[in-house]
Amino acid sequence: MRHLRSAAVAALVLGTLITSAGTALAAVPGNDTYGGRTVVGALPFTQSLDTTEATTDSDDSDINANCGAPATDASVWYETTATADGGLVVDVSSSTYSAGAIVATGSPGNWNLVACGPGAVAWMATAGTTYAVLIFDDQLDGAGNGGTLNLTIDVIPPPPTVDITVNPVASFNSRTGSVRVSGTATCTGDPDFTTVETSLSQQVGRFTVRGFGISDIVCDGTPRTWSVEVLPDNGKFAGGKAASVSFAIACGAFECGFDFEERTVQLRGKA
Ligand SMILES: [Ca+2]
Repeated sequence: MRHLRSAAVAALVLGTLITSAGTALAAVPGNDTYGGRTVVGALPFTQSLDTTEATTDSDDSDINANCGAPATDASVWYETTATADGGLVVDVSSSTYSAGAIVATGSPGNWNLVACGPGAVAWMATAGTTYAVLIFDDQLDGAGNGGTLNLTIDVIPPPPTVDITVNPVASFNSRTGSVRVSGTATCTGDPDFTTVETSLSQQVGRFTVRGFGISDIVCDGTPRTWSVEVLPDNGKFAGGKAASVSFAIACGAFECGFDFEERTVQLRGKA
């Protein structure tokens, strides 16, 4: 009995120690409420914050009214004033829990939603405008209350740019009836993906042959050759003129650059 009692006391003491250690680690963040919001200065702004003791309140449900996040638990508030026109991003995707963000102008009771979503939220900011940012546990992972918030607020990089030309002559394959349309593409930025799509149509007597092809383009800041094999949907392309429309796109994480060229091309058989 004596042993058991000692064990029970020891367990009790240990339990108390663990509990007090647990509460000592986390505190309610100073920016738990709108009134205590963290005013962000120069960008980029980064912060790692324990939000396990953060709470949600009626200001959260108010700002979430036009967003519809599934939950606004463990919320913390920030405020940033844009110094220039351009894109800004709030990124909470590397947090230890499923975090989301709501960006709005206005003040409690009078919000105008700008952008919201899980992970990373980008918006086009206007110089001089102050944006309230609510960061919260959206419970998409279905458990817990906050965790370690890893927040970055930054300007978004300019979108990739792409500029294409289309060569006036394209070669056709008389056996398959397909056409290789080519040109040059100058692309800058660091896009996640690029494509060039070409549609071609050719009048052959009373009949119109149409086709479509797609390829990617090299994006390294210098003019590069692109080419697309256009397969006919109906019939075969033949020698003569054809109308082409080529559309190029280069997309970064937040924005895309576009270009298109419309021109008549001369189809010639392969030598
Ligand atoms: Ca809160």
